[in-house]
Amino acid sequence: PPVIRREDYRAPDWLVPEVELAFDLDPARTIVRARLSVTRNGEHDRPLRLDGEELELLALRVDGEAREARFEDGRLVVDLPGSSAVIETDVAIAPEKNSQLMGLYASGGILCTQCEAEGFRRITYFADRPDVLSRYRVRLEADKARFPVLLANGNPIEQGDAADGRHFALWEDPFPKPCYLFALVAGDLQCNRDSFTTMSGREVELGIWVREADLSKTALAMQALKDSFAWDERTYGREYDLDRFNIVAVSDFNFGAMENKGLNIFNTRYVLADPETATDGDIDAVAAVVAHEYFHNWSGNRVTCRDWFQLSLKEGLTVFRDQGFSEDMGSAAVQRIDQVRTLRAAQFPEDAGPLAHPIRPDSYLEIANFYTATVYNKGAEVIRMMRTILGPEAYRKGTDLYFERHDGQAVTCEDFVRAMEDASGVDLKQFRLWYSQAGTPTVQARLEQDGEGTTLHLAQQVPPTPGQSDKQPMVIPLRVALIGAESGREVAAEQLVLLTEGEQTVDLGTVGEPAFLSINRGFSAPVLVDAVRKPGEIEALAAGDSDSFARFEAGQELMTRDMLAAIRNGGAVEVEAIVAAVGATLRSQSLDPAFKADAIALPGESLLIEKLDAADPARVHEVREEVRRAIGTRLGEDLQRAYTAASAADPTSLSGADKGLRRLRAATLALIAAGDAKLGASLGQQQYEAARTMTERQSALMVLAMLGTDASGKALDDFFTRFEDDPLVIDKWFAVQASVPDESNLHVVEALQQHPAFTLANPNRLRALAGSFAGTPSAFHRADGKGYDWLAEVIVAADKLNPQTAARFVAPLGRWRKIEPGRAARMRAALQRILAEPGLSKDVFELASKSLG
Ligand code: B3K
Ligand code: ZN
Repeated sequence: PPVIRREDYRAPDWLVPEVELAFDLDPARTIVRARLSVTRNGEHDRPLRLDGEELELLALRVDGEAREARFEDGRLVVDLPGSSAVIETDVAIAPEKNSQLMGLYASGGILCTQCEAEGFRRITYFADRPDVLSRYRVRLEADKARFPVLLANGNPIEQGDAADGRHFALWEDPFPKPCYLFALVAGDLQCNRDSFTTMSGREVELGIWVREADLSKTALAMQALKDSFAWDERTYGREYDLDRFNIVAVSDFNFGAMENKGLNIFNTRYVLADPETATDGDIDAVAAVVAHEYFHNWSGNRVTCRDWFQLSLKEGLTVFRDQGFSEDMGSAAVQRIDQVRTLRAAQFPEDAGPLAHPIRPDSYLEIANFYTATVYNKGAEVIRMMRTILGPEAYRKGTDLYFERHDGQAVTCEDFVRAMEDASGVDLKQFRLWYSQAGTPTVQARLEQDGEGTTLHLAQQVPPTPGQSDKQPMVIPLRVALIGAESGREVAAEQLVLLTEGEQTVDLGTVGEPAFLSINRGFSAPVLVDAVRKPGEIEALAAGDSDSFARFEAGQELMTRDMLAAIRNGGAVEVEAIVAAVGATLRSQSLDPAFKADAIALPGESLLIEKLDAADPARVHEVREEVRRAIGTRLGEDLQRAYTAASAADPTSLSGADKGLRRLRAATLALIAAGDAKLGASLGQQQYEAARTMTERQSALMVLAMLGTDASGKALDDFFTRFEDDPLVIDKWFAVQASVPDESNLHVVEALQQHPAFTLANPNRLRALAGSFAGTPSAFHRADGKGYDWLAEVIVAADKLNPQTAARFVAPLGRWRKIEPGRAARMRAALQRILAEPGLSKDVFELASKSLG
């Protein structure tokens, strides 16, 4: 397949200012009639070229005259003499045969669309690129009994009955948009209705459309939606612009959700939630995704991307915006820890592996493969760094200027950075390297104290990544403070240090006592910090750094240090420091429970593997378990006291305090079970049986499943029967069992694959099984390689149905560089087997071939 390169960008030859679409909807055969008014863009004599995929062309007319179709490289080519024309096409498509879930497809009796990035070409012939913006008028016609609700972008204009028990609706979207934001929905749906009055006093009708049975699970999403409207007005001065805002939930969806103009389509997973069926984490995720998609109305829709290489323009910015929303709605400190956890778990390995790419990639085979943690989460970190460097006020001036200057346009990352510069007067020339250089920088830090004063020595290295061997020093904003070794107080107040050179020294003045270095506070830069530590320094920071993120971080550094030492030297783990730190955290009277839960959790096995060369995953597991056991036995009483205290959480409350207690309860139960399996099993069983919320029930079930006793089998059966009719909960049933960290768990996974409730066709179900299994290193990395073989087979089978989702499971096999030679060879063999498969999609081909590298 051809490589698409950023440097090859050319403005479109033809623009399409107006589009009229008429859909004769039928799951088996839908007819789409399109009327495009096209105008020549600039002086040239090139024909109009329209993308199309799996379309049956029934008719083509140019200015009303029938025309013979001509195709070149799969595109429909239309020669046009003048500067404008009207192109009409009639095509047929088969939504119910669409298993890729791109374009128009059927999900549980609902017809819906997904067009980003290149799905619109599966609906009709079109210039399927984000820099062609059109005004849409859309007529939907369908059987009235089967599809009583007909929705599209914008505002409803007209509706009525048609012949043969059919009916129609006409929608018009006044805002020009790229076709990736087109959407329609037809189905038997019920609506949770509400309204929001915007800051200029306009009344917006809000609707969340779901199957009737799910209506009771939409209240939390509706609240999040109204909070999002208000937050974006307050924080970014952004007001909503249409009379309607609709959200529709569907069960089959490749991603989390989609920001189609005025008609967001969501994976049910990010809409439906109540405390009995969704955990606190799920509920927070619903709010974050609702906010994210809503915020796209400005960062994505009003101002969109010129080409797909600019994806981080809208995604990095919108993730940063939804993070700000979550920080303001809950505890900012806990949110920040979660954000960094996600970045470390998903983005750092990507940046360190064969699929590393800059947040603005230079080339791709399949754009669907670039909806990555790098583009999204590192992209958000890059926006955050700009805000840190400019300060909040100048940053806000910058976003105001950006939205005003580019409203209605399709622009580039460069345009965003320029708006930031113009609004602030700050030169971001060197900072732009964050857009072009891949790889996670390492910052080395050493504090030097003598009679004269305190000097911080910094150095940075940006590692080579595929296609980028030589790197230049980046601008790295580091929030730094010094903590007195004796007083425990900040002896040098926090300041922002901009590391811009390969090596740099910073004078931190004189402090009256020996000091410890608190660096990259709040995770001000997405880097790895390698600091020279004094004896006792990291322990002291873990016990008392005044920045809560840095305090968490010091604890993680301490745990990582001692576990890595044991993994490397093959001996027993030196657990004293870890046990002391966890004990102090558990006993603290001042720390909040959510923070405690984060602070006592050990870094995951994947994170440890990333830090090793030629890791033996079995050894990593063994060491980590040894530490968990030591904490469980040595701190049994502290854990039980904390567990009992946390059990006081009000199950009906979703306050931060109660959520924090539940989080601590889950974390302590897991450690209790690690120290005393019998006690863990009995507490787990009690908690399971008495559970009033999914948060309590799921954490108990996970502990029981890990212990693998008779009680766990009973609980799993009960869980299945209890929630049989709720697919999102059945996903959890699969995920819990596929996450058991045991070398023999592949058997369980294979049995689950044969379970009648399993299907490769539903992305949530597939992620629950294959994603959970591949995300559990000690089970996935069986020494005999059978875990890899299983995943490879699943990828090949899923690829035949849904390439985009199948490709998401390739990355775990690409981590072979970090694994010991025996397993690494088996991982490579699995990748080779995938590549040998005839008829592989370009999605899977691109990732598997790059992973072999
Ligand atoms: N913009 C969508 C992306 C879906 C595309 C998947 N290939 C979701 C989001 O980031 O809001
Ligand atoms: Zn997004």
